[in-house]
Amino acid sequence: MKIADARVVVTCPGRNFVTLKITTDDGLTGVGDATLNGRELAVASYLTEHVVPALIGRDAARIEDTWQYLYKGAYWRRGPVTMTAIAAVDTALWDIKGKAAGLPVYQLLGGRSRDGVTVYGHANAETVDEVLTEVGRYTELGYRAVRVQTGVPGLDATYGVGKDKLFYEPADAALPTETAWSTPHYLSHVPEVFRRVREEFGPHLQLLHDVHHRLTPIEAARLGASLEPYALTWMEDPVPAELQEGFRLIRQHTTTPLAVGEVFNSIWDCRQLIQEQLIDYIRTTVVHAGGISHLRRIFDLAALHHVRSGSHGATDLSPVCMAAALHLDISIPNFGLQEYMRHTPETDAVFPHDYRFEDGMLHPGERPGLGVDIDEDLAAQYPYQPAQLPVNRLQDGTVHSW
Ligand code: GCO
Ligand code: MG
Repeated sequence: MKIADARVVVTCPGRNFVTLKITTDDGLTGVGDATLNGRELAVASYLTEHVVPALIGRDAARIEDTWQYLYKGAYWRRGPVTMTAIAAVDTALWDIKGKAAGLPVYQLLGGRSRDGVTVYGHANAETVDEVLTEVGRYTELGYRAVRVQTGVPGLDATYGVGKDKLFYEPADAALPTETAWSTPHYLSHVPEVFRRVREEFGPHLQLLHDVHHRLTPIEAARLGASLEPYALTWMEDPVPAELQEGFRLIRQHTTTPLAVGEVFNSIWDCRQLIQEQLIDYIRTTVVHAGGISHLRRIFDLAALHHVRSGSHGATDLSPVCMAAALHLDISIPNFGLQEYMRHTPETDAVFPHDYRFEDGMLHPGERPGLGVDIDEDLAAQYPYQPAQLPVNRLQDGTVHSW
């Protein structure tokens, strides 16, 4: 079973996606997501120019060997572009292996550890009153876990609050739009949001919040402590995590559980966070962390240290990544939660998939492989459109994390 063809498809059914499609000499195909929001063409070029020529003629069954070949063989290790490209190859080869075996990929990973994959949705709105309505909308749809983000009084625009409620997309312009930020305004507002949500929805709905890397450790410690009465499932990305030991300080001051990892690309980015038990959930996902093979290593390390998975599932991760994530989520022992931002109908049509939402859970389906594909004819009708994520500045003009 040799790789006969591999090609990269870039499409924009409302937002940009990069997909690798591999075909074997016996006619099997596999797909892998290669989308890196705002930097899509860097990965497309990495794959087309440097990876695809080396794939032709390789044994499609040798997933681990191909992973090592691309990782060690590049000499330049890690980083989002490299690891996203490797992830795409790895995911496509798992898809092919499943089809060759006639089994859904989760069966190759050890079979089911649970009935379904519990997901959280995104309730977002400018005001607290409006966000209560949004949370209610998600509970009516059957969600058991909801992430809550609101605007901050005094600030014009805030991460996590979109114009379109179900389909939030922040990469909205060819060059970054700029937004203003104030930590004092934010810190005094968020506890009141969660007080109101708990009051309205009671103690059992799982609640989450994404800080999106905008605080320092001591500020995050204060926020975590002030949210303790509202028993969040997690506080996400409280600080930029290049400095892994920065989490020690947050940990010393609050019992609010911590989640981090959507921008991590390898086990080396979270090794200390996991081994020192500085976090509760690791949020790396298939497309940005080297594919199913590498992500499974991260989750195995996490399992040894009481850390559960909480994979990133924003709309900039394509349905191909979501399908792959679900096969892993359903099989690992230490699954926590899966993020699920619904894709638009246009995106769902370009990526027909077998997974389905029911009673607050996603189910990967029983089709051999990953159960997802790309409709290349339809994809061709949506050409690439440059779009980048916003840049955040403090009110005095200093560039800040967005
Ligand atoms: C999340 C993330 C996203 C990111 C986006 C960037 O938790 O879902 O923070 O909203 O901002 O994936 O491309
Ligand atoms: Mg996030």
